[in-house]
Amino acid sequence: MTQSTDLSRRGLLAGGLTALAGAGLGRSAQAQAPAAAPAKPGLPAYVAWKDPDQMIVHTGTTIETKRSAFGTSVITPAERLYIRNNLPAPDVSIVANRDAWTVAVEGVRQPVTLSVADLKSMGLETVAAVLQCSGNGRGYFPSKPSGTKWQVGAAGCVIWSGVPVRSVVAALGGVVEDARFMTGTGGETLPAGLDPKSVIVERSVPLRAMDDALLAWEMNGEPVPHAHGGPLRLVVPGYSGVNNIKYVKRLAFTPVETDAAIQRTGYRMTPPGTRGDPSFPAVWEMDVKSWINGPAPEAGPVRAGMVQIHGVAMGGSRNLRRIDVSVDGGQNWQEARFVGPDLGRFAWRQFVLPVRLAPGQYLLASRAQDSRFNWQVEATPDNGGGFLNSGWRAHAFPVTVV
Ligand SMILES: Nc1nc2c(c(=O)[nH]1)N[C@H]1C(S)=C(S)[C@@H](COP(=O)(O)O)O[C@H]1N2
Ligand SMILES: [Mo]
Repeated sequence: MTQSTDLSRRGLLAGGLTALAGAGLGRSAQAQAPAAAPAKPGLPAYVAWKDPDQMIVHTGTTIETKRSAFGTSVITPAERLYIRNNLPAPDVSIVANRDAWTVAVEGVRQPVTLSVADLKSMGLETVAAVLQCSGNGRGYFPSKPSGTKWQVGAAGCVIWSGVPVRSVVAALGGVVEDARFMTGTGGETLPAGLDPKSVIVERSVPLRAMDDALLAWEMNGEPVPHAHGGPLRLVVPGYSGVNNIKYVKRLAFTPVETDAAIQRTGYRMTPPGTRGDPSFPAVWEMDVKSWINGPAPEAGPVRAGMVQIHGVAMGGSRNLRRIDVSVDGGQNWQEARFVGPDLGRFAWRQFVLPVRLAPGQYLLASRAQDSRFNWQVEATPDNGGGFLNSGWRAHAFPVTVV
């Protein structure tokens, strides 16, 4: 082997292994990586059961659903649902005995630690809800805020089943008098040597969010996958991803917001380039938003003739009233039709517009309207964290019809 080949091989391997290690891949997966392939992270071991063809792996802890992978039947299968972890997930052994997982309930008149088995005796409700990362659409902000450049796929619509938080609270005598926030804490083991407040996943939402919240043990008809927060997840319908605490181990009704960094300085709506602090609004409720999934930009040129333009529309926490589609970048709009069952105000709905397209260039866009006549905005103001991008113009994309 000549020296130059040797060096280039070492360079390639070093780069490849770093990327793979970052993705959390084990030894066997590294060994299988083709030597000549560019360093592209694969699915890490803890989500190896997901469908690699439907996902965009940004890093081992940020994995996005492809635009073409949402399908047209409302619910996002677990195999295609995005992943976002702020910390390494707890050991998978926590789902060995799901009913034994416990959550400490504080800030109620009778504080107590309850097991999942206890919770299962206290009530049952099911909700279809959009789970959407606060940073979904960040990749479309002009200022290129730091963080994962999510496009549309840090979102999914899933069905959660569990006990209503309000039932648990009622059974424990109600919240304490000064409670104004509901605070959930994730069950990760915190890295040693760091200030716990700087890394812990602990989020506060306004107390009113309790009315719709669940402590959920089932997702899409199966026990909540470990990667999505099993054995128990705090689900806060209408609130962006970060507020939906996985492997929740503490639920507290508190007079003030947690001072964990993820709440105090993280996830705040700030001007571009500015650091967050509690004087800026917290990233909580989601807005009315829609985007087109098919024909997908990644699928290449579209055949001329009839085309079924389809996508998803969500109202945040309101029902949808209307959905429009444009094939000329928003100069002209046509009302599209909602498809399939309406799973309630927290779910998304699929829509379709059949159009006959002649060969040429088109710019596809959609805009949704909620039940209170609020239109999806044309552009969300750019912000420091790249949060809550729901602007229709940013989500438009060109297609070529041949
Ligand atoms: N315990 C815990 N909960 C968490 C997180 C986390 O890192 N730890 N990440 C949050 C963020 S930022 C998002 S977008 C969603 C992602 O949920 P998913 O991985 O099930 O798609 O979980 C939220 N809840
Ligand atoms: Mo997120």
